[in-house]
Amino acid sequence: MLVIGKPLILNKELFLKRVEDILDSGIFSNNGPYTEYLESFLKEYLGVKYVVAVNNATSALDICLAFLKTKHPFGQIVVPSFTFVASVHSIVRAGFEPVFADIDDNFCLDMESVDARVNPSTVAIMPVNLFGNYNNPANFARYRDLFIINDSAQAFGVFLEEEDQYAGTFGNCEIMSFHPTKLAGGFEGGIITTNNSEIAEFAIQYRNFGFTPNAGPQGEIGPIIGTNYKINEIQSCAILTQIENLEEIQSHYYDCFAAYRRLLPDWIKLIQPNVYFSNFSYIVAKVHPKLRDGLVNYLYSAGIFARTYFSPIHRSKPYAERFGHLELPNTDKLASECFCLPTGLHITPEDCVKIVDKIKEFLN
Ligand code: T4K
Repeated sequence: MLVIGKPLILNKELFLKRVEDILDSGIFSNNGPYTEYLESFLKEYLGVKYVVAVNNATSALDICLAFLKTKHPFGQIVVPSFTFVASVHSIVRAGFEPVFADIDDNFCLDMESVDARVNPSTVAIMPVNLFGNYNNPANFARYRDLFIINDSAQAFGVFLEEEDQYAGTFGNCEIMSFHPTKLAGGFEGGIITTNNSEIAEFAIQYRNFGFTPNAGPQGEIGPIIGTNYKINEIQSCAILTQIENLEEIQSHYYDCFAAYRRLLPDWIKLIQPNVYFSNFSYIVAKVHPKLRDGLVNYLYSAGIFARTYFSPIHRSKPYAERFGHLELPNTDKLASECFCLPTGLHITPEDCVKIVDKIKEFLN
């Protein structure tokens, strides 16, 4: 099956050697040397003050929201309905109320829609940066009093030319994913990035049950009611080994995008990311809604697993009763036309040719 993001550790030899080191060291988890090195590598690379690594990006979202809870026990959070379900579930699990906003043609929050939803009960906005696009940070400057959590699970490696910064440095905090299907993915993993020391210290304690770090032999249960969101050493080492080869990974992803751009017929519109330097980790295309599901099913039966990311969350089972009536026109439009094409380190330019041939065959 040709899928999206089938993982491949590029430098397998080095990875296996490091796994041996881990086995010999007897330090398997709880902020071991690979986790510390990963965090300092990413701090440097992203140009951000603090990076806290956790077991996946959903945990990272939970932590940011638990931090927000210490400031605002209740309130509304504006979030797009067009996102992966983790964004919204985290908001609800933390005891906040999601307020669904519409998106623009690059899957970023539509600011008119946001403006119409912000009210005195709003405590935060969660822009979601999908498919290598990025919400313009300048748009959120007018919401200085609100907490901005960027869900950048898919945005690792995205660079914003005007700001001269990588994704990971905007809003109050950002989260990123290293799920196997992500750019530089490993055996799951996530990070919180922030320039705020209070958020970073909270995250460090929260991921380890709330214990105060370096509290000596007795340990100290700190004031934070945390949980176990620790990343283990094999997870950290896999991510580290991947990001050391980031240039090669990124150029492979770009080559896939360029191959599709060259080959796709004109009844399929490839969406060009809205940033100068995208990560191309998802390749998203639009097709007439009447053709979309038939095409995706046809490809699936030919061993090509394109995905119809994403269905509107406000109409999904947990939310439909309360929110299903909401009108989010661009969300509905894009959710009916878009699909993501197979990409990743296992997909070769020859695979792209095969996939596009099948796409053309479908219409014939
Ligand atoms: N926010 C946003 C905006 C996100 O997109 C995500 C995750 C999150 C938050 C949360 O991040 P994490 O907590 O996951 O770190 C996937 C992923 O599970 C999820 O990480 C991702 N977004 C989402 C967009 O896609 P599925 O259900 O499509 O993935 P899965 O595991 O079924 O795999 C998809 C395909 O990849 C399969 O066809 C097979 C292939 N695959 C998968 C794995 C895990 C492999 O070939 N090898 C593998 O090891 O959700």
